Amino acid sequence: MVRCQCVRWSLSAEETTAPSAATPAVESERPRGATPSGPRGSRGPITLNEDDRPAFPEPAAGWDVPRNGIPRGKLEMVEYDSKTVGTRRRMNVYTPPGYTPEKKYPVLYLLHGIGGDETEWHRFARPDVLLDNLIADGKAEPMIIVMPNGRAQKNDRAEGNIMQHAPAFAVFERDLLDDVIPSIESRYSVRADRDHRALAGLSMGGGQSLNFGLGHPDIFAWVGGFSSAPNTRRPAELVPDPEDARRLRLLWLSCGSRDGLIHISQGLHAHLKEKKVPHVWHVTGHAHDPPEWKQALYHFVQQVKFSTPPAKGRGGGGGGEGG
Ligand code: FER
Repeated sequence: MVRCQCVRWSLSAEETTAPSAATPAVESERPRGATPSGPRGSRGPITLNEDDRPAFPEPAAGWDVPRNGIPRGKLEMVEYDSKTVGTRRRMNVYTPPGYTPEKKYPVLYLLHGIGGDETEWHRFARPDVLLDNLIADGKAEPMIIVMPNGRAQKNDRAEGNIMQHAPAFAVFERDLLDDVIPSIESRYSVRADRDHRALAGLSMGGGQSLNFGLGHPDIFAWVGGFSSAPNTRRPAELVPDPEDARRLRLLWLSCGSRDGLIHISQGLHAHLKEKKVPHVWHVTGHAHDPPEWKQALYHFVQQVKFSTPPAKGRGGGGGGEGG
């Protein structure tokens, strides 16, 4: 949790807008190696726009508390051989209540942040608890959630200068496509097509999800960037052809209004609006912090309607809502 406090602290708006002795915002106080790579990487002052508002209300009481008397899913840490990295790697996998090989399940690939690993989502949000509750209430479809390690390098621990590992988060594109997904699809009973594959993540994982998801509309139909980091490609690069982006059945962008990185999400939102690409735009009062990511996941999984057939004539989907 050392990293979490460190990165979160350095990215929150309070420090960005009101530096003081207690809240230093100078270079030397950043997480080691967190030097911004120009304006996109920096925690500039936050400017909020008229439509930077929540798309969803606060979750109802009890949403994140393990409930008695409902069926529970299972979490397991599994290993796979990565040709990309040349090592055996770990991922945390949630299977929904009553998982059986007699049925086929959709899959959400859920990616962590710069200082995280395959355990981060569990520590930040308890996705198993959120999903068990939502599934019991009929508000989310039973799905498998795969939480891999997005730092695709031999030593994939979040140690030392965490920013130095940023290139390994780009290498993860091949690990995900060539190693993680095939391994999941051979080990579990999965609906192996784009309509039943979602990709979302927080911060670095948000950038990865947007980069890989928008880059592979044939592989993922549901894509979410939560508080996306400066590894997110620039909007014009990310969306070279708006028609491709419109093929997504859900394109989700969310961020906290006190997050010094909100300009990354705002820039993409503005571009998508201009190009008329449907998407969800959900801005809360949070900062760059786990409460933001937990509620983003909670709402995101309710918007992923895997079992609803794609609308006709839209190349596999009608896009998200809002925007
Ligand atoms: C940066 C600031 C933050 C950056 C990455 C992050 C690659 C990631 C933060 C996180 O994952 O929480 O300049 O550059």
